[in-house]
Amino acid sequence: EPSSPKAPTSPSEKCGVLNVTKITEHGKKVRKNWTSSWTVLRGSSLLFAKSQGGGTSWFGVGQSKPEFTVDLRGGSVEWASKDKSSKKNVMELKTRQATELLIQSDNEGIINDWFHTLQDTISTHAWE
Ligand code: I3S
Repeated sequence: EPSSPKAPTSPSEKCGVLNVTKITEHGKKVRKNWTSSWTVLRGSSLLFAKSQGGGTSWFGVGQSKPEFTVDLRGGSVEWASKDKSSKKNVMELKTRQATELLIQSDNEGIINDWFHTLQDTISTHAWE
């Protein structure tokens, strides 16, 4: 007997290159510094590492050093309003620690994918 279809679940691991900047750290406004970051979702943690070797190259991934990690539990994600950035495809991630990040990709498919994955991850871990 074929097994019944399972409801889609958000991946616990996802990675890729995204453009990222903090705009607020622990409630304090900080200066934007857009950086191309190797971004890794692992459970409810989102880790950013400096992207080496440029762009989407896999070379050097092992050597990337993690820059910072955010805890998605209790956070929120929404599409950024126009006044947050002149760039397209920008989402705003707010953490419970009052750190705010802008996350962007010129590729609409990639950013939509991340948006939904982050939303799913946040709801999955909502009660932890
Ligand atoms: O929100 P802002 O201040 O217009 O952000 C822009 C600036 O941070 C700018 O750098 P400096 O003003 O520090 O030199 C950046 O180069 C831009 O990328 C920022 O704006 P966008 O619209 O790209 O997020």
